[in-house]
Amino acid sequence: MKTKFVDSDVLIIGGGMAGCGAAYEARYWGRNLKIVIAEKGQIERSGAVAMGLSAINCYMGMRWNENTPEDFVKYVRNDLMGLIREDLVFDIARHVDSTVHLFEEWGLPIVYDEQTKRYKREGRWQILIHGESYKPIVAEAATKAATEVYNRVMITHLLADAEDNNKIAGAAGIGVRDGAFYVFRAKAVIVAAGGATHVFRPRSVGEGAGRTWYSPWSTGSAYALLIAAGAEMTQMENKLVVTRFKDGYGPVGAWFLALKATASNAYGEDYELKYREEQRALYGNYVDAKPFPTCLRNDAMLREIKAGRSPIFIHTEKVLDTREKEELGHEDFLDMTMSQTIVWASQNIDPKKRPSELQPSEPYIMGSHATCSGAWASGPTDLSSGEYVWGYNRMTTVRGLFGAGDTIGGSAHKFSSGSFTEGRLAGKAAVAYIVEGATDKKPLIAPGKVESVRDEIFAPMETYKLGRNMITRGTVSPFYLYPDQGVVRLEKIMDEYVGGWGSYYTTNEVLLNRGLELLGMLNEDLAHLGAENLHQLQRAWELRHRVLTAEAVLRHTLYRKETRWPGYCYRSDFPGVDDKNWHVFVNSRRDPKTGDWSLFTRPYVQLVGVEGT
Ligand code: SFD
Ligand code: AMP
Repeated sequence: MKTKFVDSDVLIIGGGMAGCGAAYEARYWGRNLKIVIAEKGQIERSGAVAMGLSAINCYMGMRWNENTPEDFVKYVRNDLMGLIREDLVFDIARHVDSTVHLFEEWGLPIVYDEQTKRYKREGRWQILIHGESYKPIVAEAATKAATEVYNRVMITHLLADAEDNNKIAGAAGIGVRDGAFYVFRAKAVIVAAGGATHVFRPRSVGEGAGRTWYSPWSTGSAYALLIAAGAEMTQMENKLVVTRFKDGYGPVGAWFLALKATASNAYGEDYELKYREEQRALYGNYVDAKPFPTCLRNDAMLREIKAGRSPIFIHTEKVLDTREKEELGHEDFLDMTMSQTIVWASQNIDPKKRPSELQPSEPYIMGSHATCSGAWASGPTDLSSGEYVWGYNRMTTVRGLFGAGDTIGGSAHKFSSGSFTEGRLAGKAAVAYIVEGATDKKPLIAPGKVESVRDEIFAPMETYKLGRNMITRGTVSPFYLYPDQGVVRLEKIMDEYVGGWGSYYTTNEVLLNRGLELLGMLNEDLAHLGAENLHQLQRAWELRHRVLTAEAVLRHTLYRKETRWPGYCYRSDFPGVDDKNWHVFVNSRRDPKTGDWSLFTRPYVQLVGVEGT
């Protein structure tokens, strides 16, 4: 295959919301710099926003004095059971409104309230949009800002500097359409490669198995690339379980917040407040937070399901009483989750006449929704101190390696607008890192490294070529493993041992240790992955990224000896919140040379609400 070298100042991996923000802002500050985006899909419709969205879930409304960044930090802190990087959350909150105003300027239709002449609120932090074309609009700005966009190039490896193993020099990957081996050399790299789905077994089966709420092409690259490069990670145990309309995974936000729908058990009873005392005994005063934390809402639902009072219903039939509300309800799904509308049509559900079932999803790994897994990042110097700052804003512990969106841990509730905003912050910081001379030399890749990475990347195609000769019947070869076989095996291990939906999100030390053993065996077998074509080669690397992400999730879950986020994951051997010992971040680092992991804690620092601030 052909090797293509691309040199740049700033390389952005992933052209989703955060990657687009990074390109836009890096261009603003680095007029003469070469800014390159490497995108696995096609930037116009790539990432979680590919299908569109019906709301922007992070908007302060500061020009109308609706909220302050301090209010937002308090909300996110409560929702995450007291454990967030307040510096990072505040930093996004103070800048996010300007991002949303840019989106509007670029043509995104935002819904206005005719009476107040303000954006129409879905909830306190959420605004309604007509967002089917959200991604093309944002991608157009990024495409104009970037010097070059490489579509259909999946990055599989980060490349360290030859003289300093803890400094970035570039990245390598597969041209999924042209079959080329790409080597990007860059002074600064921003990883914005989204979250992770299909790490845990999905609810959907058979022909529907590709269906998940979060995008199936969120394959954990953001985490695996960083872990393999030796970056410190945080909160990987903070898995996200979202309540969704059953089978289509339709989101609930617009229904609960804008349409004020209610949920009930099978017999029409409200169950959310029912378990308050049991919850308080285990989880303390976090149960008094307003709004009720997302994970505790899940917890109440799970208690009701376990008590045999499912299905849980969302009463759409009680709220679609005007034409306007009916349109809002349908547009919500048509803008961002068409599959739910199709489920309604195919299962004879008229939402005006009968309720829909709700179900908690399989766990996802994300840094941008109601959880905050990801890289441990340096914070803004005007807000951060001590262990929270060692370099440029949003820089990981690897020099010159930045992150944004789902990639960065510790700050939840970014959503689409906050992810773009964090991309902007990382883009600006990466430019400062370059122009202020923090990196003085051209990126240098060790001799022989390019060739060894190339051989490693394309190995599954070689394995397939040799192994297929051994097939005597059908497609099963004793000499290789297909990527889809590997993913199913991974999902089964994670579901049964690390707290997937199949085990009611519950695990313990014995299960986790056995899971780790099984994951180790899967890891050994990954050396025998076979790829029939370029598409399968991409799948093979997506699986590798998922498995490394999964290992981090498992190790973090094992390390945290409490149940910090009930409803997302339960440690049955430590069933309560233990603020005395665990009101801290669990962090990890995998040594890139030996593959050995170290796990440790970092302190939580309160910035907002401290007396005198
Ligand atoms: O309500 C590589 N999200 C919502 N956000 C909102 O603001 N409002 C909503 O209404 C939201 N809802 C929602 C949301 C998502 C989905 C799927 C649904 C509904 C159905 C969340 C946001 O979408 C999310 O927070 C952001 O998109 C996160 O941004 P970012 O940039 O971290 O991830 P991305 O946009 O998926 O982009 C990642 C990009 O990386 C590419 N990529 N490229 C090269 N090499 C690799 N190895 C790569 N791996 C990945 C991807 O292709 C992608 O382009 S509601 O339900 O919550
Ligand atoms: P979702 O559709 O579940 O992704 O949620 C979209 C937005 O609405 C997020 O900001 C959620 O935190 C918020 N949200 C969803 N359901 C509720 C609820 N019942 N109470 C408060 N906020 C909610």
